[in-house]
Amino acid sequence: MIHKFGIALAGLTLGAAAFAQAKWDLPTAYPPANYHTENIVQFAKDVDAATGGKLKITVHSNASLFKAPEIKRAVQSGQAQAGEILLANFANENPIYALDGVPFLATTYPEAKKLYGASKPAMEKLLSAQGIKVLFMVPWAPQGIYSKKEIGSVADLRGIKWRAYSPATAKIAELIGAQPVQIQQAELSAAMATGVIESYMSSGSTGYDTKTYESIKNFYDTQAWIPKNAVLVNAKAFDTLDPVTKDAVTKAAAEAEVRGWKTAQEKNDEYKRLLTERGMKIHKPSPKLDADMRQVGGIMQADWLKVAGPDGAAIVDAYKKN
Ligand code: PCA
Repeated sequence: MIHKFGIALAGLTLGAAAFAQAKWDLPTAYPPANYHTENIVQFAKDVDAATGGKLKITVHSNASLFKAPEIKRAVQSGQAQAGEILLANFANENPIYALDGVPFLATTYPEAKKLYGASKPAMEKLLSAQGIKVLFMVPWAPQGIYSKKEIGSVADLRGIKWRAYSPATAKIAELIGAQPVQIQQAELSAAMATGVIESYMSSGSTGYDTKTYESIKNFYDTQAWIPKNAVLVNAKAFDTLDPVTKDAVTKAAAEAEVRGWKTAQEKNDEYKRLLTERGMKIHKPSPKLDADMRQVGGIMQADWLKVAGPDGAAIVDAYKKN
């Protein structure tokens, strides 16, 4: 009798545990010490604490579980319950993903925030149709040009090997006559060490995280655009949570978004200081380089509006009106 009772109880406990507990994998493509990753790890801790351990989120940083371009599909298919993507990586799927990578549309954090607000409903609708729920989005720093040689105009970049991380950064190379090579951040250090790359556009954080200063000594602070990362969850995985756990995730996500935007801004200057300390020359772009880059931006904005059609135009209008 006692024996039987024991087994029944064990079965019950196991069943309840399986129902009440969830474990999510959350792949990211950026290193553990990057502020995006730290922010996500904090989010996972907050969820753990708020749910009393009912939802455990394991963060897999630095493209260790999936490569950057694979993370969105992994979340969509449920191979990973959650994941972090760089929106601009998915520009070829839909122009809305490319919007925050269009040069000189939104170049300051307040502008980036406004652009985010204007594009958020369309972005959420699109992702929801793919079975994905957005948890939060956090910006990178304004993008500048890393270059081995000193440059005074885009003509100086003609023919050089240019690392691209998105369709838009490859398009810039095409417009200025550089040779684009698509390389995700996790492989960038190796690419620079072997001389595959002589220049690229990105943030101070990526220059620092990838030790760019070891082979490239110039950073032109063009402040051309502010791309964002988005943390996503498979909608079915989210829907199987009980209401209290769902609320805990939503609340921790909202806090992570506020914290992420704040940290991004605070760290922008810090990264430039850290780069300078390690031998990077931070240049204000010459008026010619600035004008050239703005011309590139003008072409890309017009291209974007053509591809994105009336829905895209409505988003840009809403952004400019606010
Ligand atoms: N760093 C990422 C994307 C944007 C950024 O600032 C990268 O260079 O891959």
